Amino acid sequence: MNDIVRKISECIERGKVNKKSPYPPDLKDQNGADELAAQALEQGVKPVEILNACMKGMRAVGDKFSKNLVFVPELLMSAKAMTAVMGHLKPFFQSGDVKRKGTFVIGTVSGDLHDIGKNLVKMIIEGNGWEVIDLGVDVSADKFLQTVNEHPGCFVGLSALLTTTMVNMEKIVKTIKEKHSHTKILVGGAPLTMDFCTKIGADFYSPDPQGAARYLDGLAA
Ligand code: B1M
Repeated sequence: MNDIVRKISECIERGKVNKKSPYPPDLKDQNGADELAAQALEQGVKPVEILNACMKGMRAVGDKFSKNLVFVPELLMSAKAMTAVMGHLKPFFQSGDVKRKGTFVIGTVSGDLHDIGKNLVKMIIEGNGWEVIDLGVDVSADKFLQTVNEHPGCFVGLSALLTTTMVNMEKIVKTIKEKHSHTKILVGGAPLTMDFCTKIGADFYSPDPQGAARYLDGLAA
């Protein structure tokens, strides 16, 4: 990992958003994830390399959280830093005026407020030529159903990051499939597995946005 990429990873882990941010105090007045991402892109670092560095930083802060070494406010600062980087990466994952392959409805399921992974999936699928309707976080079964009713033929993606909210996917899948048995539903998020996907009656599980995009492209072909 080159120096600037390593620094981006550290900024994500430490929650250093930008130069203006006084947090964390020992990095005051230093460039944050925001400035470093812009500089890295200018230097020709590949967007995917920057993204991987961010994920590394996120994993590191998550591990510290598990060990009670940091708490929710620190996670929030890391999330803010990652969102700043994603702002720079977005244009690279979106390819402009591509003919739309279809409509993809995505949301983080009820009870769950984690949206960074979901936003990445959104960005990459949009970049792959799909119209994406993003329902945000904490999305209920009724909201998903209403959106599917309004967009016949759409595909649906559910994201969950908590073991306590992944179980809410089952109700959402059931609610959609009762009215729209042919609607394809794909699921993802760190705690999920293919077994879980099969158990709840969803159609596909992908551990990453690229797998989700490949699955959708296969359906559109
Ligand atoms: Co939370 N959190 N969090 N958190 N958080 C985790 C998930 C946790 C693993 C941390 C830990 O303990 N090590 C843990 C869950 C444990 C468990 O469920 N067993 C946890 C917890 C416990 C909590 C709270 C309960 C803490 C509390 O309040 N006591 C609370 C819950 C709030 C709620 O949702 N109701 C909470 C809150 C938060 C913040 C709000 C502070 C913040 C989120 C901010 C935001 O999203 N805007 C946050 C964060 C940042 C994390 C960690 C550190 C990072 C998550 C992340 O963004 N990762 C996380 C620890 C970790 O992941 N190591 C943690 C980066 C992101 C790119 O990866 O989301 O996995 P990910 O997405 C990936 C893939 O999973 C996949 O593609 C993405 C790119 O590869 N993917 C899909 C995701 N969705 C997909 C959908 C698809 C396909 C692929 O198709 C549809």
